[in-house]
Amino acid sequence: MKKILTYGTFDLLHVGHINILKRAKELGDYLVVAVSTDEFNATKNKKAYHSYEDRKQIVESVKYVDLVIPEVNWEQKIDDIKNYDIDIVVMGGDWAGSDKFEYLKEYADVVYLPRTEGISTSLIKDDLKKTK
Ligand code: C2G
Repeated sequence: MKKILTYGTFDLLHVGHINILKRAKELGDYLVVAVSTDEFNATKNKKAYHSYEDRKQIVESVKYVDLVIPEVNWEQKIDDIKNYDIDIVVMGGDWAGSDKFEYLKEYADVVYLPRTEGISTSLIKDDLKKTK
């Protein structure tokens, strides 16, 4: 069984998120998604609209996803790979070459997939502000 792992905030779930989850699952048989906790997001200066619990429930409902775990810090990834017996870590292209992921190549394959153009959580928020 080939096991895949990806990380993200997955706030205001949109087609860009669905596309990365779909393509990540297509690379194997079992997809683990580490969803950033609200506390971890605060360290990224990100404030999600939906709470971690709600984002977890929403991502768990996506048919490509087999397991959701919390992402609580930058340092947990090697343990995640070992604990869940991960073969491939998948991230969107905006992370390509990042030192936050390249070092994982010692422990698993790391695959960066093209981002879905024209959609992002911040774009949704900006557009909604305009329509007030
Ligand atoms: N994504 C995408 N296309 C978009 C938007 C997002 O492919 N239009 C991908 C991102 O590249 C990422 C995943 O969807 O792989 C989740 O995106 P975010 O929720 O924005 O997560 P991010 O802030 O990148 O957090 O430890 C890593 C972080 O937790 C990643």
